[in-house]
Amino acid sequence: MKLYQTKEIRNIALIGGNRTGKTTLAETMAFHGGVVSRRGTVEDKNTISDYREIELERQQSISSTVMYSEYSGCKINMIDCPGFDDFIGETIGALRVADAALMVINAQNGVDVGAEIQWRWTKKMHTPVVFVVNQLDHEKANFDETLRQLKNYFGGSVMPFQYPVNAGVGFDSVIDLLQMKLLKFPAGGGKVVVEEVPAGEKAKAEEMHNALIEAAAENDEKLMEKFFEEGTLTEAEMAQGLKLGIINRGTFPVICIAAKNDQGVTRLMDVIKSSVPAPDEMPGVVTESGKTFDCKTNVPAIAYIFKTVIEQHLGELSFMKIYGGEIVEAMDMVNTVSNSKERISQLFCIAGKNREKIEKAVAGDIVATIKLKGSQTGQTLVKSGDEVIIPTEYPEPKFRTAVRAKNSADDEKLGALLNEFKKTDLTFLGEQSKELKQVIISGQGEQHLNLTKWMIEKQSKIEIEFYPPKIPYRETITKSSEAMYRHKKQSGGAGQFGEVHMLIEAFYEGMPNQNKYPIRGTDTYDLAWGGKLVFNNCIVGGAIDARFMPAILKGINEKMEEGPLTGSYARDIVINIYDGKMHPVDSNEMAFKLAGRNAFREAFKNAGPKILEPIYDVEIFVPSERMGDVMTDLQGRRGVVMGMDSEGGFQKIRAKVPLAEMNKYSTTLSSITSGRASYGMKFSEYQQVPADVQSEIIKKYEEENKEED
Ligand SMILES: Nc1nc2c(ncn2[C@@H]2O[C@H](COP(=O)(O)OP(=O)(O)OP(=O)(O)O)[C@@H](O)[C@H]2O)c(=O)[nH]1
Ligand SMILES: [Mg+2]
Repeated sequence: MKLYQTKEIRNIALIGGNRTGKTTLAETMAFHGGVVSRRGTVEDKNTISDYREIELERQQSISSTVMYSEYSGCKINMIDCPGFDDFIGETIGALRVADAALMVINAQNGVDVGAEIQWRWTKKMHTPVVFVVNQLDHEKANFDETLRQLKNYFGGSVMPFQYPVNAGVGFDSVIDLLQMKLLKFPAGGGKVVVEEVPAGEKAKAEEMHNALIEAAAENDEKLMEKFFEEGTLTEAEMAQGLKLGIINRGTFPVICIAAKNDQGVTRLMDVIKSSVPAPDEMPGVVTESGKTFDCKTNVPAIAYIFKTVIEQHLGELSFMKIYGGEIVEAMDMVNTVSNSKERISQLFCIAGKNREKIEKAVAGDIVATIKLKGSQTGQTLVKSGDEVIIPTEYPEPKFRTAVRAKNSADDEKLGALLNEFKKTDLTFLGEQSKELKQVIISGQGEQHLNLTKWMIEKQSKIEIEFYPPKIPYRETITKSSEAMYRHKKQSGGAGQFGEVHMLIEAFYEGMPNQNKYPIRGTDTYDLAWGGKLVFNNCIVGGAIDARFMPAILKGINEKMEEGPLTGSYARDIVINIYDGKMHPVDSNEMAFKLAGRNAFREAFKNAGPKILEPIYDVEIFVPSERMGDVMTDLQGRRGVVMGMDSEGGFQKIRAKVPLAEMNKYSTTLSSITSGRASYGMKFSEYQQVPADVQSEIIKKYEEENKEED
């Protein structure tokens, strides 16, 4: 492969909803770049993008695939992303390094929820978007309706660069509004036939062409002057002007294709070459120290790892975008996050399952390397210096389950596998919860976790199973209460004696001190599991020696770690030790620890103990017509709706919902909205559970513990 310079590189992410045709389009573009000699299809299971076993089985993309196509002097790097929302992490990783997104829309369905969700990510990441309306050959294709929806959802800056004249079965022609020609695309590929715009389309085409010229001129003063002088612009000038609009998200082109029949794809690639920004036309990358690196070759190399996969026979493959300088085979670099020294032993350009070895690549390019020792997705490699590129922000996991090996002897191995998996998928979490005594994994949805299970089983040959995850409840009190406990043991050997009297109160921020017992000393602790413990020493007249106070606190802490109601962590409690007794010989730390612990347990029981549960802020995007069903379902989950906004044809519902009620939410939401909704969730706070729920939780806990005894 020739060495492509920055200006000759285009980096695009192929995004869009489920089954819109991204993989088919990627295959067709790769074909035109000579990367494959025959176009594979998703049905025949022979595309270079969907090559993983699970993708073949499901005929669906599961992870993003990095590919390229050499076309007309350009190297177009493409990242084919999965459309399914559970794998959104792959799309976010791709958008991070792409200089533009091609959002593929299925002309049969118009704007789907995938497009809507992914649009929001492009907005957040300031990624230029080109809409590609695909499947125009389908009998149900409806371009006008699709365009109407695009404008409705994404605004007036959606501008057709083309429109089809015969969408549906037999589709082969579009009016190209940049060229002002009719383009005929023979089904199955082949040379594009260029004809004059037919008389019947002239007026409509003129009008749309002029709108494009004006949009192009608006972005560039020189073009504006020329436009005023001559009343028109050349195709190249238009493309240049429109590119500026594309870069600042002021123009969103619409291109028409039927990828499966190879219709319109080379014209799309022309537009990518002329109107999609080269890497150095986009704003530079920003580092944690606030520096911006413009995409230049004459600086020390700096690269960002955006994807890591384990490939059979190859090991760990790291994909990176070079943000500055150049990378040469056998070069030494440093990972500024892990401080690992890395040798770039080999460099590759990857096209799905195919790869080509290269010796060098320059700023702006996307390449892969193998055998990095201590580097992961999200980290920065540099030739020199210590700059760290700000890592991509991924969405919080929203689907959790407990997992264990079917054979408990494999549990340790499972832990190690999960740790490995976390490195390649940053939307996945998995860890042993000390509190719940379960291994909890969480991800973007049920399918995401099922896939994880499938991969772990495949890779390791150990069988694993999911089971219901416990909820990390908390315990607290709602009123004050006093208790005393005497620990006394005098049979045989050395005796033990300690007596503790305490007053406990429910803690809240800014509360006044109790005034029944004068406080002589206060310690406030922030508990590791959230909330506070305030420990007041109110002992007068030396009833308990100061040296026993730490032992009393220790006893209380032990009980707080395993709360009296359900064994959950206790929080937000003030303890006042106001009296006690010692024995001249038998008092020791152990005795006071036990006395403290038991006095606390007694006091807690009479202090209106309550169970707290984790509440999550949940944000749901749902098409307006399905909102009623979603609201009804939320009520059944003890959800409290906090607000609603409308965005395009979607409603955004904000609600607070207990974690205990979110079990399998992604599956339910998908079934009540036919897959048209999406949601995100984030921990918000702990709140008391209703009385009926509390008694149920306690009952269940007691039953479980009986079984264990
Ligand atoms: N009629 C018609 N069908 C198409 C076209 N492009 C793709 N398809 C079909 O649409 C289905 C989905 O195609 P894919 O290329 O897998 O779509 P995708 O967007 O990559 O799907 P995911 O990655 O799973 O979201 C397949 O059955 C394709 O054959 C097209 O231009 N016309
Ligand atoms: Mg696909």
